[in-house]
Amino acid sequence: METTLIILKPDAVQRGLMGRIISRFEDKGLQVVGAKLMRITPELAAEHYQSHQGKPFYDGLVQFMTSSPVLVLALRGLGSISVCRKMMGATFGQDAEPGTIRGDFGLSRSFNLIHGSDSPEAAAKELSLFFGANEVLDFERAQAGWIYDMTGGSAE
Ligand code: IDP
Ligand code: MG
Repeated sequence: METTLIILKPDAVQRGLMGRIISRFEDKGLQVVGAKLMRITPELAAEHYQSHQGKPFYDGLVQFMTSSPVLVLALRGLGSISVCRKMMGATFGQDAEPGTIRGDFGLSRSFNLIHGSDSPEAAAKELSLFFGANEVLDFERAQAGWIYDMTGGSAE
């Protein structure tokens, strides 16, 4: 099982879209194993978006991400990193396909509702940045045996 870090950005929280976005992930079968409403500090934003430092949109991005609370989620499932990236859609709302979160809920290039880790390395780093060790939980879901084929002894 893979765990990925998702951030519902300030625009998603302010627009009251948290529930609808989380529902999409739950409907898909992903398990919410961590959740926290928080205000990102400039220091945390700088660490999280380190790879974008120096780009023209960087200052605006940090300003946006620290402007209002976000909801951070840890989502677990088979292939959760790429599954969530596909469900998010292309970076800019205008380009994102209908059916994706960015494609259905936004038009902006910078206010694009959601962040998702883009690799296992990024997920490991980002999960440890946003969650303490005991804030990501291991627990069995009652419906697990109907989300995955467990007849071979592991999730298929
Ligand atoms: P991603 O979020 O789809 O992985 P990245 O290229 O990693 O996209 O960019 C990180 C974030 O920076 C984007 O989600 C978006 O909020 C912002 N961003 C990226 N490119 C631009 C741009 O050209 N203008 C404004 N904001 C941008
Ligand atoms: Mg990215």
